[in-house]
Amino acid sequence: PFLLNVLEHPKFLNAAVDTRFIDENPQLFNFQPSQNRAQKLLNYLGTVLVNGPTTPLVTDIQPAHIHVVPPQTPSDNPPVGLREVFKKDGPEAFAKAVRNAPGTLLTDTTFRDAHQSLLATRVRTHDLIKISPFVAHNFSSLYSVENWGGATFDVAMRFLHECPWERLASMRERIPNVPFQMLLRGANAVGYTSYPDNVVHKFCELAVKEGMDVFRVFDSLNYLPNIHLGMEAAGNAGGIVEAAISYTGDITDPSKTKYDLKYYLNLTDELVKAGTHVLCIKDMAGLLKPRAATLLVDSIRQKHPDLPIHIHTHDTAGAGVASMLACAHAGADVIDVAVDAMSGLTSQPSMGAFVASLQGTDKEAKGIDMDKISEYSAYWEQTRNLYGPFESTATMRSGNADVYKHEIPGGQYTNLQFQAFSLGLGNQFELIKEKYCEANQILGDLVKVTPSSKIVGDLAQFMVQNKLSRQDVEDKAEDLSFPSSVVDFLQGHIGQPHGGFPEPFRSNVLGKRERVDGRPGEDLEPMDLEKLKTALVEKFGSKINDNDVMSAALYPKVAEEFFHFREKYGPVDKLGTRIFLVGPKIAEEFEVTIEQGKTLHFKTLACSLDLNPEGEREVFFELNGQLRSVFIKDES
Ligand code: 3PY
Ligand code: ZN
Repeated sequence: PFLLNVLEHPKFLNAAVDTRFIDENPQLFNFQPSQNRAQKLLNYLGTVLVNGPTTPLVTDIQPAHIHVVPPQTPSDNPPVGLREVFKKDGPEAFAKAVRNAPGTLLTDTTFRDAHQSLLATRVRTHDLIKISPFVAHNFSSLYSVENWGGATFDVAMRFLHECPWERLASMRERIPNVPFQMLLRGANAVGYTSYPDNVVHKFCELAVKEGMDVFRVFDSLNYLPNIHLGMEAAGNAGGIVEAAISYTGDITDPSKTKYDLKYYLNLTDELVKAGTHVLCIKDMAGLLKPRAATLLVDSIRQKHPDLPIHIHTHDTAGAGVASMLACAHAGADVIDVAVDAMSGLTSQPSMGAFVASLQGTDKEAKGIDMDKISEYSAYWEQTRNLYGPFESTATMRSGNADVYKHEIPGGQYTNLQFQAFSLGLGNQFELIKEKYCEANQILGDLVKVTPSSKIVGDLAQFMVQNKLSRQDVEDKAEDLSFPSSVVDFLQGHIGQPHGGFPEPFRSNVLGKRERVDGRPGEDLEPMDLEKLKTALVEKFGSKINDNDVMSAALYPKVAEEFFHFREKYGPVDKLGTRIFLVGPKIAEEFEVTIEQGKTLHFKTLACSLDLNPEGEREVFFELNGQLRSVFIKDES
């Protein structure tokens, strides 16, 4: 274990010791030579060269060997944006400014949902901050840049070995003028389960401190008590509250009665009553066709003339731009788009196509220049080649309108498709989609978005694996051993679905198991974050900060693994993406800027062919002109 020396031990730092403490803790005088960051990076590079990627590659496509240069930006301050209104006059004034803004405002989702949907959330801080100054200078009239939350928090630590909080802070440093927006899963924060209320509150506080502004708050069942908790946490933290209705079904189809227009209007009323600053219609699967879009937005607009309305969709079927045009013309204030090169398919509709389509109408997107969109897109077109290993287009070649039938959300669609293809069964995906529909019906026709979508997906996979029909599942409910997510849902652990749980299916599955009736997090004891901090400082030293504590509160195992990784390998987020993923080529020279003004020059020289008696290979580098080597255990 990592033993703390006297300079790191919390008891010393707090002066809470007597001299016996020294006798009882001889390790206090073990001063391990602290490895510097350069040495840690050499360890990392050596490890990747000897043992392969630390972030498993998902497809056979290799990251391109290119160096992407972002377009030039002036060095002066970027133009003032809507963030100034918010920071000066607060969220209500911000909402008013949004409602009064002429034309259509845009949110750019390129930094979050676009790559969550197309590249398995793998885009790294390195590539985000390279283009950030360009965004600040050329897209200052955006409503927001969506750049945090959803799956990014987990994936940053788990797969990219970088700190999500540092990502947020470094984007903020480079984009001071445009509001930042995140996706908050209500009582689940940025996780998949309910957390104690104090965790959600503290999370939002820290997020605002690092520069977050707009919190899009949703619940995967549209369960109001869960949404309310997220709204309260975001609002108390001083954020802009954007409560979301998750859209499912089809309000223009008279045969679909469960989620009809009245249902959405009621939800809107509730969210307005709860004080949302902005209303979001979150169409996570891309089901909102143009006619439904017009009907829904127009109906809300009539009822709530002063309410800013923000629309989010996915382009899975290919109708995204058409639907968003319908929303804008029906009175929506803000539309989510992704830059062209990161748009389409399960991502958001294209910024360029949407902006061009609005030109010459009274809904024009003011201050957004088509040429700048092209420059921005060119950066992403090239950068995307670095992420070839995570491309969902490895399996997804086109849009698919069968989403209107199965209602699989954008992010999940590519996941399920990839899993099916990797099993090598061509028709497997068709079967999974069919079972997804059946699973949804068995569970009572749910709103499907993280985590409820995963529950439906788990049941669908279970049905495929065990060759079960809907009839089989319902008939044998008492005897089947269901995925735990399905049982949890039926117990009420993620909240209450609209229209109640399916009976007798629920009772048959649960038998005597406990059931939760209200908000699942209500009965959770507050988490002792101070105690958690003490434990983490003891393990990892005094550099553990409140952000780290929150990471560990949300993802205990993932965060601790990340802290160990960081300790061992240093600031790997500063490496270029290809080198981070697959390591440098032999004889390759490259630079890494580990902080402003501190750039390291690396050259990879060789890797020993023979193992030493410890089973290690020696990897040789030149670091700033000096010969260095590291010994790496060969794990193969
Ligand atoms: C998420 O929760 O990550 C989503 O993107 C839901 O749409
Ligand atoms: Zn989305």
